[in-house]
Amino acid sequence: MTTIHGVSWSGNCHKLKLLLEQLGTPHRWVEVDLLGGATRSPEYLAKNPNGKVPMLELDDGRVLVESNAIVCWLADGTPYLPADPWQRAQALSWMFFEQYSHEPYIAVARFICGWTPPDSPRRADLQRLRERGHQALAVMDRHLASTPWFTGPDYGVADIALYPYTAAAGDGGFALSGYPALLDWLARVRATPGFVAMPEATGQAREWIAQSTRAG
Ligand SMILES: N[C@@H](CCC(=O)N[C@@H](CS)C(=O)NCC(=O)O)C(=O)O
Repeated sequence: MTTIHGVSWSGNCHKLKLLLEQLGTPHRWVEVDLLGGATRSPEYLAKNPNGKVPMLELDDGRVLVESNAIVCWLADGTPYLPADPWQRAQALSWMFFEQYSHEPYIAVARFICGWTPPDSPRRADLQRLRERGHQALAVMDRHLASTPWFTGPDYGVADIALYPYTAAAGDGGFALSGYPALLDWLARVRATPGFVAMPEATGQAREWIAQSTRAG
């Protein structure tokens, strides 16, 4: 059986949860104690030297990391990964956009707001992160004004990759009210069969802030 090592309140991990639930693929979810340092243990680093979640592990011992690569692997042969080479390249294009132009700003702003103490020096970076994040959201909104899904007529891997951190952008201080097409797309994703929302992180976030404050 496919095993996912993940953190349920991580958008990168939620991409996999959403896809697996929508595909109805049996899987084992191992909740990783990220805040407790589990990704830095010798056992974890032996499997993923980059020390991050998510990580997919197969029964034969093969391991795959990087959320969007895992999404493509899990979706291979299903309608979620376009069979047409051009459509598939379009999906990959948006997935690379997510990793380079979207996640580093929107997810990092969310992390700083939710997981660092109020006086963290990292908060000085929030304005720059929000400017760059809004640039990404504007690009998405413009695209979605003329198409229901990122790769055209069908919902698929690009939508799944872009959904979690866009839906959670408010946690990082992003107002989405200026992006009507984006808001409609978020609602369409939530209405797809088998949709599951990313759990709230409030409890862990409080714990993490308390721990960081005590350690400092
Ligand atoms: N590009 C990676 C990013 C993974 C990533 O940054 N994961 C975070 C949680 S969302 C993590 O494991 N952070 C722990 C750390 O960096 O030590 C992916 O898409 O899988």
